[in-house]
Amino acid sequence: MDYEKYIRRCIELARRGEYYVAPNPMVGAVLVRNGEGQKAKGECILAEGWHERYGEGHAEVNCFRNFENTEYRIQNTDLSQCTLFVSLEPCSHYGKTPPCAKLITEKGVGRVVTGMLDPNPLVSGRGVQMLRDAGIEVITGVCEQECRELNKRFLCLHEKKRPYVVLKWAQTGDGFIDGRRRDVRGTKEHLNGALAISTPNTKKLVHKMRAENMAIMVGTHTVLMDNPRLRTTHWEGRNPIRITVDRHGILSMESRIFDHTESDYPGIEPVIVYRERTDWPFILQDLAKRGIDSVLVEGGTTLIEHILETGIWDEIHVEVAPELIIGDGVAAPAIALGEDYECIDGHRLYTLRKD
Ligand code: AOF
Ligand code: ZN
Repeated sequence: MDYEKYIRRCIELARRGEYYVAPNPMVGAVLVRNGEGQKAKGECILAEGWHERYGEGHAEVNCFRNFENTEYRIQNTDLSQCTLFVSLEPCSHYGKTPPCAKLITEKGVGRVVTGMLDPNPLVSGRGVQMLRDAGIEVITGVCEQECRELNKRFLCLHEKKRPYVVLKWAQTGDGFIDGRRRDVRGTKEHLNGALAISTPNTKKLVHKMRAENMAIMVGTHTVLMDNPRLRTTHWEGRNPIRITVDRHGILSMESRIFDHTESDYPGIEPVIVYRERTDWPFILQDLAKRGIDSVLVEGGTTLIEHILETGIWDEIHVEVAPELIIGDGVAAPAIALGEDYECIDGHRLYTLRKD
């Protein structure tokens, strides 16, 4: 049996939960009839499922539900002659749902193949142990790298005890993120003064990043000067939790980041403002405590340079508009972008990854 083929199918299914399951991992499951030892001959997929939404059924639960909705002849399959593939170790804890490992045992599945162990301290190996104790054959670590990549945010939170950090900015061909603007706080002018660099298509990618990350952060100056909403409007998905710092207590509650305060993430405040301690390691520690698995930092230069100095980040995305030359302005963070980029609407998109 080609284990990798089915784990890759699990990963594909897991992705259907993207934008809606964080801070849980994306997980997919596939129930396969083994080729041998069956009355009906031949290896085939009996049912599939994935974790669709935070707080709802896990992949395995949905897979078995779908299996039970199949025709009677298929339901009668001897599950001891079947293999359940799951991209992540089945859970062993009573969370919002009972343990998936228990469910699998009750169903009498003969073999379980998983992509990786679950780093959540509530699980971490206990799921596999429960299955083995019940006499089920368990194989782990199939396509492990791909499974880890799929859930890099979830893994970062549990393994490093901090959210996954994505830095993002757009700059002109001559290296500025904005023109020079007077500090026009409180006047109408400051609402519309920001230099627009992104194109309609690259803007969509920015909003995709907002959907992919649970939180979004900008510095005080950006709130004052650009008065951004920081919502996900040009892509499917939830609005991120908005974070800023206000060391000098100068932010107005009228700022748009405070608009419509309902959170898209159950149990987590929609807007977080750091006033006293504003250093990056402290902020990350605090975000992790709140269960936030990822943060997208959209500027400005001061905040991004502070983060670059600490060295605590995971990805950087820079959009360069080569033909936009403004001569003077607010310098972009100073980093070497390298040689590789993607091109969209004539703009260069650079992606840098820590490891
Ligand atoms: C699985 N299958 O599809 C997922 C798992 O709060 P709960 O009950 O939803 O539990 C969340 C934890 O369960 C999550 O942190 C992770 O350890 C595991 N996620 N496990 O067997 C799934 N999504
Ligand atoms: Zn589970």
